[in-house]
Amino acid sequence: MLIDRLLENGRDRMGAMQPSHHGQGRVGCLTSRGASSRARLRLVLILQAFALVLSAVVAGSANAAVESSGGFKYVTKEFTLRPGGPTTKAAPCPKRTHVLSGGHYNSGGFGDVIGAHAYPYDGDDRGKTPDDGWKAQLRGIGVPVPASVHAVCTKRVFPEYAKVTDTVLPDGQEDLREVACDPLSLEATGGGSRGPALVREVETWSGGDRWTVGLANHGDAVKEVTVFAVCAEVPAMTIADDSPPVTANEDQQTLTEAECHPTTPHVIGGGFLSSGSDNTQGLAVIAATRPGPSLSSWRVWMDNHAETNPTIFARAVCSTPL
Ligand SMILES: [Ca+2]
Repeated sequence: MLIDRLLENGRDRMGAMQPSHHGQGRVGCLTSRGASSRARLRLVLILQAFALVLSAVVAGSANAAVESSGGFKYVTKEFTLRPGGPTTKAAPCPKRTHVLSGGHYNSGGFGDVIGAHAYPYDGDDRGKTPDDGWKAQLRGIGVPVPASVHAVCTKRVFPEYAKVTDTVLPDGQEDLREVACDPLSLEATGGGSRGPALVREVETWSGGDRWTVGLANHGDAVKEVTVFAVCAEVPAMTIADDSPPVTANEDQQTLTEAECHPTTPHVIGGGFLSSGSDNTQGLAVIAATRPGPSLSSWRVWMDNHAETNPTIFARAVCSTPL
C-alpha cells in the first residue's frame, strides 16, 4: 500500500449535463387533397407533441451528469434534500459500466445533514450483482439543501462485490467492520454500508485488499447492517491520504481532501479516517464524501458532535487510466 501526498491542483469539477436536442419533424404540405392532408397534418402534429412529451420524460428521468476521464465515468445526480425522514437517492452508472465507488454531497453546514449510508446497488438489470450504481441514504435537518449522489463507473474491469452482515449494538460506540476482497489479489476501490438510518457510518476507507466501515448505532435496539467492499483488478492502484491530518474541532464541520499522485491521477474511490479509539468516532457525522473538486482528488466533510477534537484525514483511491 502506498501512502502518497501530492500537490497537483486540479481542473474543474463535474461538467454539466448536455441537454438533448430533437430534430424538427417536417410538416407535410397541404395540397388539393384537403381532407386527407389535413388528417395527416393533424397526425404529424400529434406525433410531434407526443415526441416532445416523451423527450421531457426521458430528460427528467435521466438528469444525471456524466463526465468521462481515463476510462472512468463520473456520475453526478443532483436533487433537493428535504428535512425529515431519511432519503435514499441513486446515481446510476451508464449502460455496460460497473460501479467502483461513490459518494454524496450537500451544500449544508454543520448539523444540517447526516450521511448515514452509501453503497453499491443492484438495478433492474438481469444480473444480480450490485454493480449498477451508487446509492446514498441522507437525512436533512431543518432546511432543504441542494444535494447530490456520485458514482464512479467503468466498463474496463468487472468488480467483485463482497459483503457481510454486521450486528451493531445500540451503544453509540464505533463498531468497525472489515470486508476482505476475495481473492485478496483484488483491490478495494469502494465500499460502504446499507442499513437503518439510526445506524450511521462514522468512518469508511480502503485498506488495499479490504474495505473497512465504522458504524455507530444511535437507536435503542440492535440493528443489522450490510457492509460492502467493491473489489477490482486495478494493477496500478495507489492510496493517497491527506497529510498532515487536520484537527476536527467540536461542534464544527471540517473539510479534508486527499489528492492522487500524478503517476496515478484518476480518483476512483475515497473515504475517511479519524484518529484515536475514544468515543469521538461514534459522534462523528460524515456530512459529505465525494470525488472532487478535480477528478484527481477526494473530499470529505465531517461534523464533529463529540466533545473532543480528533485528527481526521481523507483517503483517495487512485489509478492510472484503464
Ligand atoms: Ca446488476
